[in-house]
Amino acid sequence: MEFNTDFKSGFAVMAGLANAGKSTLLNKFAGVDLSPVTHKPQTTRQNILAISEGEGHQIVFVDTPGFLHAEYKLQQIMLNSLDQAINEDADLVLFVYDATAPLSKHLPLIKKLKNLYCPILLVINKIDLVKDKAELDKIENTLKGEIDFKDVFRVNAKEGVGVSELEAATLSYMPPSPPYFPQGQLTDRWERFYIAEFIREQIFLLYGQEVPYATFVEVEKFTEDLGDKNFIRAIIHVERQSQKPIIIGKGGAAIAKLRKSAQARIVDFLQQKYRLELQVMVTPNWRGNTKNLRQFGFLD
Ligand SMILES: Nc1nc2c(ncn2[C@@H]2O[C@H](COP(=O)(O)OP(=O)(O)OP(=O)(O)O)[C@@H](O)[C@H]2O)c(=O)[nH]1
Ligand SMILES: [Mg+2]
Repeated sequence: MEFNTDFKSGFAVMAGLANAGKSTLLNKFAGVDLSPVTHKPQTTRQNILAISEGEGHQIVFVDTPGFLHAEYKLQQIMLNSLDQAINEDADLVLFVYDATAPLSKHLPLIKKLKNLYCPILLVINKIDLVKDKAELDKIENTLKGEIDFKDVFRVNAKEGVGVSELEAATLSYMPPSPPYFPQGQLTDRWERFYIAEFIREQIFLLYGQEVPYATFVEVEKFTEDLGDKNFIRAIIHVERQSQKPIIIGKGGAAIAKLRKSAQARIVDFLQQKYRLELQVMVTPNWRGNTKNLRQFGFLD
């Protein structure tokens, strides 16, 4: 099939530390809250695509798990997702730099990005939290000494400040190519994936430090076209028996709260009424178990 050689399309991959604001930025590009955002690091576990279209172009923005030191198998897979996206998929990398995190924490990631062949834009995020602007100049100058960036942007992803300028620059680095996805498509995954992600997002928001990391959400049933009777049944997998009562809470209070907020999030996204049912199941050590990780879609 012939294509209009003026058409531009490509992959713009976001890379950064956990909590840097990659998913926040992706959602701004998407125009909807597609990728879970929480105050906790390591919220994103799998690459998430947001397809942005305009006259004569299609940009595929890729959200990735935050760069981390991998300790268990799931984290290794998360790191591999980032590596694959920056090494194999990217036409452009957006290095989302958390202006509130120390430079020393960024060094291993800087080392990785230095070896890339594709163009890189430096995106200094959370500028609203840095009162002394000289501090931003210092960050910028230090980083420029490490990586040959094509350009530098200062943004506040949360409020969308500087995002349209960044998107325009991103477009200028997209190569001539036919679109990768059919017109009008927002992302590459099915609704079930996002339903599970939104439930997990609410778990990250509602529960304390450790338990959210031990959860995996599996959508077991998802009905459509039943009108008021539409329902979703999801299983929350935890790793240990002791985590089950934490998710459920006293008299079921915690899970009731979770059910309510997750249901609202899903209804808001799908723009249809759904009743959500949640169940908790112990799947011992699933984060380190290849069979479980395959079953949960983290491995092919
Ligand atoms: N003040 C401020 N907060 C921000 C900004 N961008 C993101 N945040 C907050 O930073 C936290 C982390 O944002 P995420 O978008 O989840 O970060 P991430 O890089 O996707 O993190 P991981 O998925 O863990 O790798 C959230 O609480 C966001 O609301 C910003 O520009 N300013
Ligand atoms: Mg994220």
